[in-house]
Amino acid sequence: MFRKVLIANRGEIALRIIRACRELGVASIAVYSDADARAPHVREADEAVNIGAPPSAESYLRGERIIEAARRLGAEAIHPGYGFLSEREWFARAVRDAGLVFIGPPAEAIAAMGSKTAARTLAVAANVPVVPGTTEPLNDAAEARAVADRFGYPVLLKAAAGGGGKGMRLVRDASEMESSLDAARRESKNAFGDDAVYVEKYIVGPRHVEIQVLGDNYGTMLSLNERECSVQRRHQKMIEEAPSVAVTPEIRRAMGETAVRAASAAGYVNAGTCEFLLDRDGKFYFLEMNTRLQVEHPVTELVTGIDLVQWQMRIASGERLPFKQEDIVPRGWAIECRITSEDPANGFLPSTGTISYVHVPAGPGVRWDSGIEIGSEVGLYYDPMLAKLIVHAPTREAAVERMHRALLELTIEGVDTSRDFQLRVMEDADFRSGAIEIQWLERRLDSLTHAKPPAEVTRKAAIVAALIADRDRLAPARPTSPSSGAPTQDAWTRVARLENLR
Ligand code: MV4
Repeated sequence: MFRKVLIANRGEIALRIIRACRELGVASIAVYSDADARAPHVREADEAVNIGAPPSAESYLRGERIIEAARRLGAEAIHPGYGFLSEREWFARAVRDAGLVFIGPPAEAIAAMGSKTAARTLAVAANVPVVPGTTEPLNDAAEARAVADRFGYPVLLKAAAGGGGKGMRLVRDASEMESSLDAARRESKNAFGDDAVYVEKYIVGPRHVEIQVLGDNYGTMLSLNERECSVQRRHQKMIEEAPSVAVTPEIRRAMGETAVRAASAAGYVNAGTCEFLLDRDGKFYFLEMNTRLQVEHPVTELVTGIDLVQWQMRIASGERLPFKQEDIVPRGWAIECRITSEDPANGFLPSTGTISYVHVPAGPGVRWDSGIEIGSEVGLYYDPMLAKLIVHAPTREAAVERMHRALLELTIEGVDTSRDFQLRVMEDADFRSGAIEIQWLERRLDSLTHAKPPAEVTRKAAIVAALIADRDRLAPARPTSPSSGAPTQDAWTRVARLENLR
């Protein structure tokens, strides 16, 4: 195992990696921008080094500067976390060329999966099902129309260099093709500096299901099963779970074997994720591979009992995976809520400020992976995700109740957060039944994000809460909430529920 690792990231994922280092007896080095000088990851790491000004381009994206710091401070390896430099082929290569270990896949595997058309070609060669469409970029609208005629409308135009929905255009009929192709090219050129676009048949009403894979340097590649990530808004996931209600044991085996084939074909090593669309008939299609640790990795950790970050480090340091596919026995159900500093009542507008108070949920089956504390400044330089609340329980029903309970315990003051919105999702009949697909959240957004009550209503409710609290001190009562059957938390919560405010 390494003696010292540099963590090229910030926030909750930097802390997550520091924890893994500590449990493995590895010294950690944090890097930080001027905006993060007093951030928790800086304090918790064994050493810390300033790498520049607040904008990411002047700090967390300065690969050469980060590698130089790692060498100077005697790190043997660099963990990139997610985002920032994690999927930059050049960075993985530069780390290796500097005589250090990149804790992630080989640069060649990042490159092989980086281009979506190249990934589709590779998948087809490995007998991995992809959505019907082209594997080569389109030349012009006439060619696009000919392909669309073959597969039938609607079709999706996608950026070859893309991922995460950028440069994507839905085309309903041939008359829209020319303008949509122009638009997709322009968007792709702007976002990725590459205007190559290809076409796929549009799959209606699918789920987003992904498979976590883990491979070592000795030919072992395992599927750690699926995560269900359909609850997302504008390609930002908000709630993830494992397993998926839509995945039968047969689908799980087939999808897992498919993901292992795709990853192996790319020469993949370390932790990675294959994204699939799962349609209503149980057919699945490979979309792309994410060549990094993902935000939602904890739900897989909780159901498999495998510490993914520790295994990333063990694999990178040359250890063999000691388990076989039969040893992967998922237990129970895990759900994650990404707690973001956004105002759901206001179109998820990013919210900034100083965190003035945090009460962290705890108790059975609750995990809190956070990058914030009281006094943290939340600005606009970085991602709005403040923390992840993750729960584990024996069944999906119990996990939903547990998440509901944990969200009730959570208080963050100083910025608006996604918490109330996620509380409403936990109470929603569709979510509870599991009948969700990728469009569900955006269709239901209005009913899940009604506006904040007027200040006068909140003021009156606060007075009532104080009166109830006084009464309860004299004669304690434990009412139950009809929606969940769970005891409610405090006088304020009960009044907020009555008033439908929260
Ligand atoms: C699709 C699709 C339907 N049909 N491809 C969005 C981001 C990128 N990873 C692929 N995406 C999609 N590709 C075909 N042929 C629908 C989506 C899609 C989506 C996928 C996963 C999660 C959320 C999504 C939201 C909208 C559209």
